[in-house]
Amino acid sequence: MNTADLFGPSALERARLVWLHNTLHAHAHRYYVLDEPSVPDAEYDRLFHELQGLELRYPELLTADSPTQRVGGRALAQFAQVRHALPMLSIRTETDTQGSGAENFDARLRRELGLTELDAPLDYVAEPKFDGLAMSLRYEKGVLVQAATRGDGEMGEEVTQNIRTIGQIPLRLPLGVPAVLEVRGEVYMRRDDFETLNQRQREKIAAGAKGEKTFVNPRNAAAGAVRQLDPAIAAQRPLSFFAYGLGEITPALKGGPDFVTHLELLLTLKSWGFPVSTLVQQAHGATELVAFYADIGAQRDSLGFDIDGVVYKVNSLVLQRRLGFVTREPRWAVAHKFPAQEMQTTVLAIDVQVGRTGKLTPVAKLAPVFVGGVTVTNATLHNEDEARRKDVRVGDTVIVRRAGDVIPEVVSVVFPESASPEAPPRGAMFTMPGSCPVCNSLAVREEGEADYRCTGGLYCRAQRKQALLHFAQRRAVEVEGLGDKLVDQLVDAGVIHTLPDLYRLGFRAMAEIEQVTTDALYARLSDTERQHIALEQLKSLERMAQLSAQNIVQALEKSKQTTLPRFLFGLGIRHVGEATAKELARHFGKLDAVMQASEAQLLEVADVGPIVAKSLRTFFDQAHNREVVEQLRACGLSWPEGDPAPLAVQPLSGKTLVLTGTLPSLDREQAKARIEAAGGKVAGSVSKKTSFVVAGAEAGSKLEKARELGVPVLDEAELLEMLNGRV
Ligand code: D41
Repeated sequence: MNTADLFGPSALERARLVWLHNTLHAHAHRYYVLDEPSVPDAEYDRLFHELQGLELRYPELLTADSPTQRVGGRALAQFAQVRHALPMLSIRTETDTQGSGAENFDARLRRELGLTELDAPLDYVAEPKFDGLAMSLRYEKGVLVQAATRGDGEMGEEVTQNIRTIGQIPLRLPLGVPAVLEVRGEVYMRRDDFETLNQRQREKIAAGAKGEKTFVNPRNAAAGAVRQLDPAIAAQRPLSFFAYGLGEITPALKGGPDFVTHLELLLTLKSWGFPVSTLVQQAHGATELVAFYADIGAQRDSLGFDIDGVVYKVNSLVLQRRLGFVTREPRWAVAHKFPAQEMQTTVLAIDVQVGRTGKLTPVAKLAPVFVGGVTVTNATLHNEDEARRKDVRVGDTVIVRRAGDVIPEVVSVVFPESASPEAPPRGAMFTMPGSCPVCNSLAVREEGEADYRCTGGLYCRAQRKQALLHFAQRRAVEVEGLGDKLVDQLVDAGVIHTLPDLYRLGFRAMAEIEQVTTDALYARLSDTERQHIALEQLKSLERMAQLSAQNIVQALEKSKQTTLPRFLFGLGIRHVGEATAKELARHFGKLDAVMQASEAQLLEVADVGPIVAKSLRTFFDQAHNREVVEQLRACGLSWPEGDPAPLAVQPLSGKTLVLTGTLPSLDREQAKARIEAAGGKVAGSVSKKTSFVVAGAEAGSKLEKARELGVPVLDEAELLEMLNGRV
């Protein structure tokens, strides 16, 4: 004990305690009641532990209303309270994000079981730890009768109506299941569903809808959906489920399914129709647990959903019983966490970045922070509206989220209640500059668009740089070694003005001296002479070694043999991605045919809709773009050309589709046009003859009718797949 402790808490410590109480209560309210957390979990945990530390040191400070005395989520008043037949346990967490987290767990269990080094490795099941909310599903005589949140583990909220809307949860189980069966698992929202939901919310807000908000992360969106009072709204929030355990089961295992391991339990749940994660694995001993942690950690970003760690469970149910519990935590399981995907940091500045197509993106420059396994110093604010809606300002403390392959983003400002009282007044609200920060050209925001764009085109150095990087990337024409540093140097030094200059390095300076055009100069020189000039030009750049210069010259030569799809994609025509470029190349066979195609002809291509067709026409109608293509060809870029191969069979011929609700990107007319172009028909009402119903947001009775009649329902993504002839 510290000598100071004998005298009790100081005034400063008392004040800190009051502040911690208030702050943690406020955070907990926003987290549990509003589903709108104000700080990252990691920050909440830090403050919570600080309070626990104070209370441990000065027991006289511990009061019944302390935030530390409330375990888990408090049940909400709006929903009926239900007592869990068997308490829902919580799970011990191991925050050490090294392999030692798994090793410690294994060593502890071996000690508790009295095993020595001579005994065999323990048998485990390793599961991903879904970042959602725990749910208990009660089935009586095979029928779902109740779904309840975990609450405090003893009492939860009855949310059966909302849970019934989750397609993955069986409402009825096969014959022969135990008369009473409680299945426990995690309700979560997939990342794509989360993005779609937030996009829809943003559109509603933009359209002036009151009381709508966006969600900070998939978990909060899932929690919000589960606790949505209106089941019709809950039904529009696509949720998923994953089963990981059991509650009450009667008759007990005897006479019922006789599993003796956790793995058998999971397989049985699967056979009854519950989703069980395919990532679950059996593991022997600490080594395999460590390997699982690393393996799942490596996959984390590419999974379709958030996980915050993995869970290890002793496989043998006999051993589980022997190990038992400490308070509410089983000794036989542990959650091994990954680095947090949300952290807080401060905004040092808000810059505006210029993209390849001139799009201006506000980017928050941050004090470096470790999020989701990497150090982040930049986070996107998407566009002006988003930056203003979130009201992010220089100096603010913000939550940064990095999950999946997406760019880190600022999700929200840490609300002022938790800001220190000495905090200086906030900076000014963000406004988009009226002109491009790089080239000073006018920045415009077109009607109905969220983004401002620089109107400088290739006059804008930022756009030029991005265009070059896009052209030279691996998926396009691929010039190995041409990274952003070199592009910066080449453009800033005036060596490259246009795309073809990439293949005429050093020619601008020389043409100027000789008073000829670069085209004329190029035509006059031999390949060896051209490469020599390029090499000298590269070597004249700062920090450019002889060898790297040679490598670049070689990479440029190599890139000249390309393919039509790579070349088309590399041109950076708006809305023409890799897939579209491939379709264009397949359909037309030759570049000239693509360049000359009318909008109507372009619309015949599988991947091409009105927006893409227009964009292609606009691009090739501009003389300077056609000139770029000609010059690149003159520089020796070539690719095999083929014969046109329009689609033989139309993917939707003979099919009748019905549209309902609002689709995320196509409007009604566009969807109709695309379906008809693919040989399909669009009808106004659903009948047995309907082939498919395409449903978007706020789909109503037509969707219900489709379900009644068993007509397959597609979302927009699936429709697009079909239009492309991929299904
Ligand atoms: O994926 C999860 N979030 C997950 C949660 C999981 N894979 N397994 C879990 N296992 C348990 C025990 C060991 C108690 C059956 C859990 C949870 N519990 C849990 N989730 C929330 C509180 C407890």
